[in-house]
Amino acid sequence: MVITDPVLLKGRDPVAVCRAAVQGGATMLQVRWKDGAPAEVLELTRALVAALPVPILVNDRADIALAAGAAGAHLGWEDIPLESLRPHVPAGFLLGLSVGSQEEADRALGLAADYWSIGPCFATPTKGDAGPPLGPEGFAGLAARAPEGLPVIGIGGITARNAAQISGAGAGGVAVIGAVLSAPEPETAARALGFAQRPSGQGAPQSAGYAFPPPPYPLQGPQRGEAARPLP
Ligand code: TZP
Ligand code: MG
Repeated sequence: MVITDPVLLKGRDPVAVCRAAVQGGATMLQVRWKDGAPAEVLELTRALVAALPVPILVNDRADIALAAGAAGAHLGWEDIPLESLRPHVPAGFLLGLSVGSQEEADRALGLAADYWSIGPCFATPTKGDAGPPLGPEGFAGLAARAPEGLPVIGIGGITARNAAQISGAGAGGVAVIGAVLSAPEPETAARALGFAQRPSGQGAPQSAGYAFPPPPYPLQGPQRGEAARPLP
């Protein structure tokens, strides 16, 4: 998963950078724009949904994800509680949770998340309040607490040099910001992470309600958001 960040984009077109990341093998994208106005975040999410054939998630804002026809939302512990949201989103709408400690893992165990994003795996300059790095062992300890079969992905300080340590610790995928967005060539950087080739672990996040094409993704392929999904 490649996560957008307006600071690291440095004025580049987010759709172009994300397209390059997908060409390099990124299998999922997340819009993360903490101080973006809702209308701006919606516009960017819609643009990505229309342009790219991979699932698009929105950080924090399930309402924007729904309005944009995106695949889901990524939630932390200060966001709307997942259990409050789950009954009101369409079947198959992905809801991911951040897990960074045993306490959060215990809380997450009672919730119907589609995946856990565990981190920070390594030190990262991208998120000042990310907390101390877990390392591969800490990641493995939290991943082991996930329900059987639930996809777990690693986040925080992950690069092409250390991604294999997190895959080896049981991750079904990795989520990155800087490793792709700060790279001179995002496509090359995404390819170096080997998203599509990683061992499956417990599997990358998937949703029964959405038909996602397998990688590699044709960039002229079916556009996400085309099929209207009835609300329950
Ligand atoms: N959550 C935990 S660490 C982190 C987030 C959003 C930052 C990830 O960014 P990078 O640049 O891949 O370390
Ligand atoms: Mg959040």
